[in-house]
Amino acid sequence: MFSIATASEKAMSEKYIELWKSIDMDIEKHNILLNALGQFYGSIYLPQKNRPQKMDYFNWVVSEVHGGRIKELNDQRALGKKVVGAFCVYAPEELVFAAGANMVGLCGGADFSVPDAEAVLPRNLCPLIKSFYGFRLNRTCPYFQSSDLVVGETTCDGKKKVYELLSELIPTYVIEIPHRPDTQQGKEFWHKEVEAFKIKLEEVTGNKITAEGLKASIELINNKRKALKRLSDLRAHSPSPISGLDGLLINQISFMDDPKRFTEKVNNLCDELEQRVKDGVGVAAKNAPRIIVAGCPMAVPNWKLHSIVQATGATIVSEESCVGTRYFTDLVEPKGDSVDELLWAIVEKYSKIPCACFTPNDRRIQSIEALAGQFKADGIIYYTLQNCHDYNVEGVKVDRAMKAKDIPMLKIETDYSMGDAPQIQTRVEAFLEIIAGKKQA
Ligand code: BJ8
Repeated sequence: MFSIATASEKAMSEKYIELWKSIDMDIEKHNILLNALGQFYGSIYLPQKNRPQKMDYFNWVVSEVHGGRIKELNDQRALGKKVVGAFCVYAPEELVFAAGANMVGLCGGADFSVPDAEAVLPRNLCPLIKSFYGFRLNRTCPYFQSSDLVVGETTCDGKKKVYELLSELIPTYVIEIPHRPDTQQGKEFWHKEVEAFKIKLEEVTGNKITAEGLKASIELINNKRKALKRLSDLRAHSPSPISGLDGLLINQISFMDDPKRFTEKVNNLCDELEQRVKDGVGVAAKNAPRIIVAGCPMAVPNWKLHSIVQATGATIVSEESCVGTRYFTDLVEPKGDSVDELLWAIVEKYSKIPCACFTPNDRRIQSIEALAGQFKADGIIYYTLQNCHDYNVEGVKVDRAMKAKDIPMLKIETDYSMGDAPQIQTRVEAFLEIIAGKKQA
């Protein structure tokens, strides 16, 4: 999405202009986006000190995320491989790959497209929803432009209703997600929905999903989740061998890169981080406050909170988020040899992802408590996007649970604009003082 320097942005524009035209992008607007994001990435990521050497690959991915990766997807499309775009970790990517298609996360983390969305949608809507709808309207997300099908899901009301409008612009299929997944009827319902999605994928791709193919794609995605979990576990060391910004970036890139290549590169990075742990090398001072961010997902290029926290000298050691632990904590257990048994295995795994759209959602509270212990967290920053009722209200219960465990918690509700950054910084600094006082006591 972003080149490292302005000169390379220009070269990138020239290199890929024909590709972008072929997928009907708004070239002029997209150039403005690339310039802005290139500068944003350059100012936030590149000045970081003591980054692991293996982060070079992820820098490269970022520089090619609107170029080389889009070319790769479209070269494969030319050979008949479809692209399915998604917004939520409930979209069963194992099925998409088993159908011989690629799956990618769609743009929805930038303020850039919000004004276009607000010309149509109400303003008092979650920024993530406005952002993705705006990106489709203004044709500046090459992942949207390369998608043959978008898969949505009935999680929150805002998304659910906007998918109706999105379907006017691009073929959109919505999976209904039961909000009480631990009940037998919830599980049976989910199974039927997954089965219906399988049929839809077979129709769109022209490929039959077989048990063998599904087992192979379960292994492919399990390996990706395992690599991310390995990285997460390394971040639990003190001092943490990698910055919160870099940890977040890798979690974000996991939705865009080719899964096999990505897994290999994350494991290579983990080898380097293991050595750092052995050598006691970290990215922040040994006594730096250790923070877990819990809440709404942070899609690329949402680096606002992490950059503010990191600038204070604190370390973000984990993201309790769908761009984080909720994505990779559990694996699909490939039990059984029939497609149906494997569909059940998918339902089992997905119903353990504790999104705030579930009710009740005690599993999430327990998971935050467990993470606080594993990561030796000094505090939790509870992160909610504006107008996200699910995460906002659930914050009440999380706050009670953290109080009961004597873990300080700061609640931040924000959008994608940088207007409130100074105010957030002041609040984070005050929070860190509370943590420092508690450590001294
Ligand atoms: S499984 S968290 S990825 S839905 S922030 S759009 S909930 S108003 S993104 Fe999510 Fe799937 Fe759940 Fe995860 Fe709505 Fe809230 Fe906006 Fe949200």
